[in-house]
Amino acid sequence: MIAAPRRAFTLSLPGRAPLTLGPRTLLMGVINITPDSFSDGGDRLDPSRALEAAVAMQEAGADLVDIGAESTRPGATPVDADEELARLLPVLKALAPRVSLPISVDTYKGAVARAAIAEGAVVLNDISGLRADPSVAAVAAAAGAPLVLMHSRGGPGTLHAEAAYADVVGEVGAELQAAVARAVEAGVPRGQVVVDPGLGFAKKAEHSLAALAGLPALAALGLPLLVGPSRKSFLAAAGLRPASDRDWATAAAVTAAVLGGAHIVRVHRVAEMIQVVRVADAIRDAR
Ligand code: HH2
Repeated sequence: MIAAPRRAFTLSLPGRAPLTLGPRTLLMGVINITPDSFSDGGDRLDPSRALEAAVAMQEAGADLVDIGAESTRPGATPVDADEELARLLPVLKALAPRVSLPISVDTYKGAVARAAIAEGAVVLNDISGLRADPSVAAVAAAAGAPLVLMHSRGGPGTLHAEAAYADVVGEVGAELQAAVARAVEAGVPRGQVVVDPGLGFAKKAEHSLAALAGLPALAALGLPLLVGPSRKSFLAAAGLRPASDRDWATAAAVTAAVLGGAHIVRVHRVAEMIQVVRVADAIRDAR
């Protein structure tokens, strides 16, 4: 079996040890503090529940936690920066002193990113790839924080309309390249950027599957790759299940991502997926 090569990278984190990417796959645990996320909405709105979830992920072996205060599933109600911060800041205040893992914040708004960094977040994860609010890049640059740029098109209301591709891997790669150029223009060092094909975003199931299968081609961007297949509806194409019952399907997609060259996988179930990632890494190493 051929696993795609995986270059090593080092990401600097503000005020703490750098993250090494490449020798093994890193796990990013998802904590959604929203009432409406598609798989875990409403579970962790309360800061003490979010803290409990983060500590459990840390004990299970996560490398990062990613906190999101606005659901980005198609059709979700958009929230303004004030509402997003009202959810996020109490959780960051609870987590930052008690969780030793680097905290990433999933936001596409500069004001939210700035406040999150001030409360201890050290990574920014922008699902709009800087299309929604380019000031997210300036916040990352000023903080010295790595910036994840995810591929998407349109906004929550138009995601499906935008899901038309002649060559999904080529177009995702070109649009990510443009996002990286926007980040570098705004002062983010290229070496601090991570790219993500955005499975399920402005993509029909066939596009997400093709993007996952085409992951090795995205390595040509010369940047670390993050992949988020966890519980997404494209997995249902291979067997209809509700989102909370897609962990076995997620395991298959995580394995494909690791063999395809992903440096970081973003998952809801850390304790289970760490086993998947360790075995997939061992298969990579056995080549
Ligand atoms: N997927 C979701 C949210 N943020 N960020 C990155 N970098 N990559 C992803 O694939 C990604 C992401 C959607 O999943 P989830 O957070 O579980 O759902 P919701 O947006 O409904 O909160």
